[in-house]
Amino acid sequence: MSTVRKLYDLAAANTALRFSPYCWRIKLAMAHKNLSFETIPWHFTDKDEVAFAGASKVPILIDGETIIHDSQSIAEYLEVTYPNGPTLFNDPATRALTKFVKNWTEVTLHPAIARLVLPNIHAIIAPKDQEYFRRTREAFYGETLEVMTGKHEQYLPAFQAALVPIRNTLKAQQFLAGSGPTYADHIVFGALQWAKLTSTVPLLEADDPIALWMHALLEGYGLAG
Ligand SMILES: N[C@@H](CCC(=O)N[C@@H](CS)C(=O)NCC(=O)O)C(=O)O
Repeated sequence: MSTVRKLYDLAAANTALRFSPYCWRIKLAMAHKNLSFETIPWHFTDKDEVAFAGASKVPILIDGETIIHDSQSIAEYLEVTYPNGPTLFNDPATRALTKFVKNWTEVTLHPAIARLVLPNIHAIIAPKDQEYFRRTREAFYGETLEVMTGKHEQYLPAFQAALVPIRNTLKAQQFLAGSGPTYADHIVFGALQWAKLTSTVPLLEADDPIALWMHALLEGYGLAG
């Protein structure tokens, strides 16, 4: 009997809208490994629902008896547990470089996106989450969501600048790791899918190599995005 794997996945008020960059990493990683799974929609303040996992954030994966949280831990778990599926990290050098991709994405790309999309995320999440979301994000970024909205045009260039190395790479090769996708692609994709799903304005032209790469990833994995 096959196990039904379950993934806790961040949801907006409209629970069909799943925008978490970290959850997208894992949805792609699971598809890469050809693993079937169901998602459980979760809201920011549903902390009690995930206490069983010793976690307060998603993604959380339940795979049979195993409960695991944190996207990096989940990716490593998948690689070790399902060694016969396509590899997420390829060779040791690619695996080591993936750490840089993760750190760059979280330190440079995520904040550049966050400053553009946090006000709209506040508008689309469940009303019960709004006070918590505003309080935690305003504290982290040191300004109100209204100030961020007012500075949208000012914040766009930092985002556009962060895209240049990704675009230049994808002009020269099909995926960040070369001819086939790896977890490094999933990490960067997660960030840009978060941006795409929550921005009030289109952030990429349809024929941008980055948009084409995102489309190729989703299509290659048979995922709807
Ligand atoms: N280091 C964690 C970060 C996960 C994370 O920040 N998840 C967000 C959704 S994108 C979350 O659950 N936030 C809940 C909160 O802010 O309370 C990972 O890689 O899984």
